[in-house]
Amino acid sequence: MKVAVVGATGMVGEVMLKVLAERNFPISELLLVASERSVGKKMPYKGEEYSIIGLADAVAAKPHIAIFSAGGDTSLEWAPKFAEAGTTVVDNSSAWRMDPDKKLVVPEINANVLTSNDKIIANPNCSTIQLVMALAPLHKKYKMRRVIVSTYQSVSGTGVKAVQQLENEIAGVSGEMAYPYPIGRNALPHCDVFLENGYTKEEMKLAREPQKILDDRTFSVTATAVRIPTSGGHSESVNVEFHNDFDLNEVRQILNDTPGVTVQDNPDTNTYPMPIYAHNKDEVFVGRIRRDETNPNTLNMWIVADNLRKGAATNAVQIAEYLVEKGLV
Ligand code: A2P
Ligand code: 11C
Repeated sequence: MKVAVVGATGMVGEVMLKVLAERNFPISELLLVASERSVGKKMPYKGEEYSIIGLADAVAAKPHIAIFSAGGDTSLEWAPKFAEAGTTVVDNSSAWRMDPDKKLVVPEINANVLTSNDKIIANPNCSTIQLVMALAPLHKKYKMRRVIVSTYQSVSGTGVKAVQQLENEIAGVSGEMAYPYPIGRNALPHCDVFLENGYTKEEMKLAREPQKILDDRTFSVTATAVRIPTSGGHSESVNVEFHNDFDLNEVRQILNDTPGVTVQDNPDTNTYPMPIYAHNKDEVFVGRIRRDETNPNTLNMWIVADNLRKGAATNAVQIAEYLVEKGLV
């Protein structure tokens, strides 16, 4: 496969290269693409040096697959140009996710919706991916009515500037601010921009994307998204009301049997998921599984995953792998 990684110099782009190499993605030619600022710079892949090229050159090279993580504006402008050239785009930005003509895919859940006609495929938001990975198998069995999620999101989700802000604050040096407030020793109930309804865009991604991925609008999700001073992964406190009752051991069994999900749940040994241990892993970790004693058929759990891996790069690479395996590119 001739593969382009658009946004190769970015935080997610670098993890994409790592994941492509680790999973031995079948690459015959690799195009590393970034902004004009980076053209000509060198980046390594599997021990070889590659020169960064610009978007126009990458479109002209007609790759089979282009994995984008270069921001929504770049995707809006350039993904259609790649698609016209015959390239299948897997896009990690929020640009196309809710477009009714584009598929929004978590491979373990709905890869089967993909066809060779899908030329722009959307990768869901990081906090959505880890949420639906745990919800999908439970929804299948017990049917969800309503989900209440509060997130505790890593600064790596914002980008390099935010990671640097936290490091500067820890080191006690001044520098550029990615957030309107300090993030060290703080919690900001503010991920992405505020919308007219008083929610943030991140909260609305959590409300809408799960319905599209599960192809079901009969359940609802309400979210509060919070940025905290961690860097290895996002955490989520999740309350799920089902139509049907459940058995807690069966819930643990279902989650444990779900590919890509690992249960870490034993109060006796202080076993529960945490972002520093989810860092650099592809699995979605679930723990603190317990009954909500205040409401019938309702479950509480805690979900953690590396937002740059399963939340972004790994999920996008898995989509690309599926396309190759099924001969859709
Ligand atoms: P560059 O490094 O040349 O700016 P992050 O999300 O970590 O900020 O990374 C964004 C990625 O998207 C980087 O690789 C960045 O390249 C790339 N990028 C940003 N704007 C553009 C653009 N207009 N055209 C192509 N790539 C872009
Ligand atoms: C965050 N979820 O952690 C964001 C990062 O819609 O793809 C990714 C933004 C997006 O703030």
